[in-house]
Amino acid sequence: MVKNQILIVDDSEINREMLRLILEDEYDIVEAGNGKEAIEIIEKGDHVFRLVLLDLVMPVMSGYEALQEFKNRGWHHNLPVIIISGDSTDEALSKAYDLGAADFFAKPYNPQIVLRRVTNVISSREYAYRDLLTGAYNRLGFLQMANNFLQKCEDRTKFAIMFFDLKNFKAINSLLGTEGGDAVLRQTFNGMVHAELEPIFISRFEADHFVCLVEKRKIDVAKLIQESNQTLEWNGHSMQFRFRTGICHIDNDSDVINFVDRAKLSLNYIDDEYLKPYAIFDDNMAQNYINAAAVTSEFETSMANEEFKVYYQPVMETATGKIASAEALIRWIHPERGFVRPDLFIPALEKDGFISKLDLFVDKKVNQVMQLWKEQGLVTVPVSINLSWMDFYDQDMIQNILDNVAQRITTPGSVRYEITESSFAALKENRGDVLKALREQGAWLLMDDFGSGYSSLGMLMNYKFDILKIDMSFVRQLEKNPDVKHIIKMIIDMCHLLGMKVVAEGAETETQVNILREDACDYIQGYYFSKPLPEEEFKQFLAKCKEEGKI
Ligand code: G
Ligand code: G
Ligand code: MN
Repeated sequence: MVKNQILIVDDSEINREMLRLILEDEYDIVEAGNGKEAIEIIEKGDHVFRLVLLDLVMPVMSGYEALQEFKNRGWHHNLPVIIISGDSTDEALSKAYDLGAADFFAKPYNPQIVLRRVTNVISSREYAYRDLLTGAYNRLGFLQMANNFLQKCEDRTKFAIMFFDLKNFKAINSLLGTEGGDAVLRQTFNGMVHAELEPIFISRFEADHFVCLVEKRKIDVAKLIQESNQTLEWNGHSMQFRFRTGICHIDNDSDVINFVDRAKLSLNYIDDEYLKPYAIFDDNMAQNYINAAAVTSEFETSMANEEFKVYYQPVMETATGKIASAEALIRWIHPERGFVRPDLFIPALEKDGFISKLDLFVDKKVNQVMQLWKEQGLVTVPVSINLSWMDFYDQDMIQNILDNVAQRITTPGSVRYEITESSFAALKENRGDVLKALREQGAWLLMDDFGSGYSSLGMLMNYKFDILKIDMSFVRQLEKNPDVKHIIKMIIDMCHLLGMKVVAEGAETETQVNILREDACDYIQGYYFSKPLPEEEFKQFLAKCKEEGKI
């Protein structure tokens, strides 16, 4: 059991000693001789105090001044103070209460009463650190406790963070109602409390995610596999639910939140959640790992240092083998981490709203380059730009695109934007106007990653597109699963009926290309023809196409 921490602030050593004797069985005690020392200790952050016992009359900084400082720093919200002064006039006390004190102990101290009132004050504030539904720590409480615990450990590397993700929790909620969902969450917490794993701290970190700090030697993967399947008996219903678990071993650097992030990230590396419902964060994942905060804090510098590069992947016409267009794909070439994959930083940028800056950069860059090549008498093709759904909520971004579109368009479709199926789903009705305005000026819209989301066909009723891009996952399955050929064929026929052209993404083999040709797929984009190329290589690719008459 880890003890809660209390700070005793009094210039009288005897007084401090007296209170320490009363409290130290139940609490972890730290002492300060005056207000200034107290503030220094709290500010240092080595402790998570649940309560301060504060004398009023002290040298250097009095209790009143200290209370005022606590308030100035906003600590009074989460850090209760009990006055322990000998100066117990009504006036002194009322001044202290005005400054936010929670309670007052008169001398001589009655040990029983002191202990009871300390416990009461602490537990009355505990809600700030607890999840009310389960009684587990909440995110704030867990991070504070775990950070504090590890700071004091001699060997942090004996510990690990486990991140538990409840599967099909949405289904549980909709089948059993919120109360049933709540029951699952409570049962999960109780299960963890009594598990042989003996977590040091358990938290419901967010929604249906539980995070524990555990000792590495207590992790038993055979048990983990067995216990990842659970049954809830509730109100006469019996319901199955499952967990996936990400594990991150703690090393000597960084903050607990980074270990939690890594444990969570390792969930993405679980291949078969039935056979092996857990993953342990490893060096391989570490190479890919950049926490979201790092991405956004580095973003502006990286932009300024031109670490972001636009690559171009050719799109070929199936019937003729000629180049038809290209897609602009962003690449981050980081001075320390090297090549960073977009799926690692784009979601972080979307969260923080930076994605529009990046997309605008790509949009401008591509146009600049194509303009230059034209002026130099080189051949070019239309290049499509990927937009994020976030872009449609950034007025600057939209205005910029709308303002420039008209002057850039030479022939219909010479300017193109790709929007993923799931982005369309996130767009509100009124944002559809932007798309309409773009099309009316002659820009083409491409529906990206078609078939990878949940909303495929409905999208086609609500918006007009010029080209549909069949998600790579279909082409991947083409040679393995005969049904996929029919699905692709059907999508292509449907698109043609609706007046759309079709691009198949991710073709890598000749067989795939031949099948797609048989199915009358208009265009193909994939490694079979070319990987995404840096600017200079793309220029050469175009030159070669021209030489061979493939443009
Ligand atoms: O190579 P690839 O790993 O580039 O792309 C991964 C994902 O990142 C794809 O879904 C692609 O659409 C997206 N992406 C690539 N470049 C950009 C870009 O400039 N802007 C946005 N919003 N997404 C991009
Ligand atoms: O925006 P979108 O999700 O469509 O981005 C296309 C993605 O597909 C990019 O990440 C690009 O690098 C990738 N890609 C394109 N062709 C191939 C291919 O043939 N094989 C594989 N594995 N990836 C491809
Ligand atoms: Mn795309």
